[in-house]
Amino acid sequence: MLTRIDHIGIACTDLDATVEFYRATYGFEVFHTEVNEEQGVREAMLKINGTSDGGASYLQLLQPLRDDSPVGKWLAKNGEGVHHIAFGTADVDGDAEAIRDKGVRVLYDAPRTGSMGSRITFLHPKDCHGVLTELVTSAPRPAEEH
Ligand code: V0V
Ligand code: CO
Repeated sequence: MLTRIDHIGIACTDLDATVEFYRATYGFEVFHTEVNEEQGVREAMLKINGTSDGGASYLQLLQPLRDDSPVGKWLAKNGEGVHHIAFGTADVDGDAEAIRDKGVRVLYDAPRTGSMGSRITFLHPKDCHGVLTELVTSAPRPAEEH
């Protein structure tokens, strides 16, 4: 069951400048940064609020590592902006299977590694009314980090 918004993924061309915008404008601090080679991104997670199911809600700022990555291609076409939404679930495997059975294309056969050790998969935007949609199961982890 999808129980929360895990994050909103925002594509940017300059991660440091975008992080600074969110800090200076709203007071959001960086909770975690990471490079995900497989996904072709350098990312910063800004924690918005905690939730009761082991996950939380974040903004995920994404700068592409390569022009031919998903975020790189999207930026070249659209410029900076909202790239995807991610729903949190305790069971990404089961929820992805159930959604695939409804005829929506799930992009991966098995979930892959996402931010902070989470397990993630994506639904094709053309099957989701134009919205690239991610499903996330958070890794069990300590509540605070930097
Ligand atoms: C592409 N399209 C999108 C889109 N990306 N529509 C809405 N939102 C997006 N983000 C549209 C695009 O405009 C085209 O429409 C069509 O889909 C095909 O796009 P394309 O440019 O030809 O690109 P493809 O087909 O090579 O790749 C599109 C997909 C790709 C969605 C398959 O971006 C992908 O695999 N995404 C999943 C992985 C990902 O996004 N990773 C980065 C975040 P027209 O022109 O044909 O109408 S990593 C992350 O979130 C992590 C690590 C985490 O959360 O932990
Ligand atoms: Co994401």
